[in-house]
Amino acid sequence: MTIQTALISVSDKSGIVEFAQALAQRGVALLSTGGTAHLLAEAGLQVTEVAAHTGSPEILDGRVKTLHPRIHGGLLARRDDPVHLQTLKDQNIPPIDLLVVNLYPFQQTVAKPDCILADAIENIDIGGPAMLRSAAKNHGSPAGGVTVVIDPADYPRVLAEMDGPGRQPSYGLRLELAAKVYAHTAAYDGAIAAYLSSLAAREPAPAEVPEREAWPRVLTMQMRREQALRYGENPHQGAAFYRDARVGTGLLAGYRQIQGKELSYNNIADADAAWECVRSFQTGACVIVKHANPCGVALGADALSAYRQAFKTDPTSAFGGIIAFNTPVDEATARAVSEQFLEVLIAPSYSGAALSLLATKKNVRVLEVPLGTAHNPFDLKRVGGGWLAQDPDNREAAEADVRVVTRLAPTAGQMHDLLFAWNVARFVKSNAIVFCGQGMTLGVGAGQMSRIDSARIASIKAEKAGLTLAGSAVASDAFFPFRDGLDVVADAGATCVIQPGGSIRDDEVIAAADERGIAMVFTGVRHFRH
Ligand code: 93A
Repeated sequence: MTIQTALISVSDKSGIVEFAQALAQRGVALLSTGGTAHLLAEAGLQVTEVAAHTGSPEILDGRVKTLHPRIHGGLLARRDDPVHLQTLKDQNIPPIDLLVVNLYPFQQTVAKPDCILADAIENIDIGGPAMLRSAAKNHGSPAGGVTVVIDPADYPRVLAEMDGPGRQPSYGLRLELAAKVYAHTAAYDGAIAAYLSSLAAREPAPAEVPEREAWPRVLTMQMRREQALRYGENPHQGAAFYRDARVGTGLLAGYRQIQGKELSYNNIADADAAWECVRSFQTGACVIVKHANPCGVALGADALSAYRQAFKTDPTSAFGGIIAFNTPVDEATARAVSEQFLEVLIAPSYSGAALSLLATKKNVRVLEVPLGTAHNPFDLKRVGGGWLAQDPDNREAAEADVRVVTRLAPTAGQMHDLLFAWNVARFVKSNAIVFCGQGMTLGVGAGQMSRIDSARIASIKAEKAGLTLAGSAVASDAFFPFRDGLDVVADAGATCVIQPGGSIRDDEVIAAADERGIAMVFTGVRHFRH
């Protein structure tokens, strides 16, 4: 029986066009899967797509292309068995005489240093080995059988025997190629087993929460699912967190949990907000976060004094908060923070005595995170039917970047407080108004729909905390659209303001500042955060 039909499905496409051309010249009909068929058709060959042959389109991102009775029947029917041949006829299944397959490059994929689990999994070939095993099983007898080729180096041998006296590959060659198939698929499965076992050895056991089908493929393709979380923002929401292997620093890139209960979804979100804020300061700082907003930020000569100042801003909100330091935490600081109820403590390191003290507060989650300087390459936000992507807001302001717009210019001390306030405002949800003085926040107004309400709230909170705003510096994350916002901060006692500028009423606002004896600077940069 000469070769009449060949099925070609290859990942390694080297030499395949020439081989297919040689087959076509010898009258062989060609069947092929998507990518291979495309290549052959481009080379001008007559080729039938497997999807057309089976009447089933490739589905599930190509996971199911050739797993079909019309393929496996064509490969597995015994050529010397009349019942089998009759079945093929009855079912209208043409025999496939030659199978040319090589598999998804699993070994090459996992050998790449940046290979993530999802890539490895997608490179486990299922349909290819199934066809190879079918064809190899049916290599037949001297009377006839299927020829199966996995190695481009064997293409010339097959052609040579088709041109030889027998007009088809000999039993000897078919047997040799069949044996080669099983050695190959055994090694292939061995590589998969080795890879998965190496993961099992180094990764936590799979979480109980199943991966949500509807969750974006971008998460599973680009990122590794690190851990299922008990629930999301609320207990009825399933949740997980993913590690982005491309980012070297940031909370999830390198944190080590030293003690405390498992981190929750909200813990991680708030800890991230605190961590990004505290690591943006060039000198020692403490940030206290509640519901993703800083409710106390202060610089300090040491961690303890930074904490004491940060705590003063809003002791009520700090209850149950997240506290982050960008300097090592010593025993005295550990003692001070554990006097209040806190959810998470974050720092680049802890002294031994600090850790012993914290160990007595079992519920406090203590995280050690290397500071690092890298940022996420982009931010993502889910919207109905899609995603919003943007560069992260990393823009820091320096004195050289700001422009004095009022008659009065800020003093050196005021400028210091303005830049501090401006940096804090970057981490406060919009509309953000932040009063500061002496390297600490005095009042934070966050997340209001109107800027004037944020200004009022900030001053009310300062008053509640017993802090005076007389002589304070104020940052506004976006321009004041009218003079009323400026009047509120001036009434509260502010004497200098930092804001982007850019309103059509800037002149009105500058005139108001001049009238109220305020020194104001424009940054030309806005820091909305939603
Ligand atoms: O995704 S699969 O496991 N499922 C299949 O049904 C299947 N059929 C062929 N992989 C499958 N293949 C593989 O596709 C072959 O082993 C070959 O490596 C590759 C060729 O695909 P394409 O022709 O689209 O480039």
